[in-house]
Amino acid sequence: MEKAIDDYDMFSPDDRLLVAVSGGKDSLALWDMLAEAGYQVDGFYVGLGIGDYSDESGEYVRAFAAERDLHLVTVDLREEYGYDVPTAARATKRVPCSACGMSKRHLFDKAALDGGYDVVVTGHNLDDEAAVLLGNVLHWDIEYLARQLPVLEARNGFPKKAKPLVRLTERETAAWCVIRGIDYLVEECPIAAGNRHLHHKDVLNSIEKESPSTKSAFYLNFIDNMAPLLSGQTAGATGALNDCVRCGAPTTNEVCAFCRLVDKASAHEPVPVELVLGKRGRR
Ligand code: Q46
Ligand code: ZN
Repeated sequence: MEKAIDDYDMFSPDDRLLVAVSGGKDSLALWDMLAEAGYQVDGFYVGLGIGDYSDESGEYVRAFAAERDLHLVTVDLREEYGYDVPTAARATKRVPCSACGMSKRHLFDKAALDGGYDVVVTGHNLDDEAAVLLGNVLHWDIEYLARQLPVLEARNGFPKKAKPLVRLTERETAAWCVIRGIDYLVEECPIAAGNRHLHHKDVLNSIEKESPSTKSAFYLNFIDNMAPLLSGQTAGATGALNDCVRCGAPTTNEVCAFCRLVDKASAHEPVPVELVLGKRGRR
C-alpha cells in the first residue's frame, strides 16, 4: 500500500482522508491499514436500502469503527433522501448499479467537500482494477481508459481520489483481515451477481494460473506505459462544468443527475429488493 501511495503521489500524512467503506473486506482492510500506518482517516458509509445486505453491512462497519475508536460518517438514502436503491432502479427503469453508483459517488464527493477532507480513498484492489481494465480494453473505451487511474487530481469541484490498494490482490486483503481479526461481510451485494466484471475476474484468474504475474503486469504496465499516452483524452478535462442550481454539485446541466434521481425515486412508492433481483440475484 505504501508503495502505491508513494509511486502515484496519492497523499501524505498531513492530508485528511475519507475512506468509503461497504462492510466488505477491501474497504475495511484499507481503513485499518491507513489508520495503522498513521494516516488521518475517517470512514464514510451509505445505507443503500438493499434489504438484509445493507442492514448487515452497516452493522459490520459500525462495529469496526466502534471497536477501533475510529470516526465514521454515515448517510442513509431512505432517511435523508426518501428513496433506496431498489426503488431508484424501478423508478428510473435502469439497472440498480447505475442509480446506486451515482448516488454513492455524489454523496462521497459531497461528504468530502463538506467535511474538508483532502482526498477520498476507495478499496479497489488489483483484481477489481484489472477486471475493469479488461472490460474497457475489450470495448476500446478511450474515455474510461483515460480515467482509469489509481489517483485523480481534484478538478472542477470534485475532490482528489485515490485507490491505495491497487497493488494488492483480493486474496491479500482477505488475508490481512484474517491476520488483523477484522470481521467483514463475506456475502457480496445480491445485485452484483451477473456483473460482467465478475466474468472478467474469472478470465484473468485463469490466465494468471497458467502465467503467474500476468494480472499485475496487465494493470501496472497499463498505468506506467499506456495511461500517460491517454492523458487529456477525457471530456471532463476539456469542458467546464456549472454548479447544480439545487445542490451546488458540478454538472453539465442546470440540475445535476443526482438531484434529478432524488426527485424521481423519492416520488415512487418503495420497492422491495426482491423485486429488482430477478435472474440477477444469487439468493
Ligand atoms: S453498485 Fe451494484 Fe454495488 Fe450498488 S447495487 Fe450492489 S453491486 S452495492 S459495488
Ligand atoms: Zn444537484
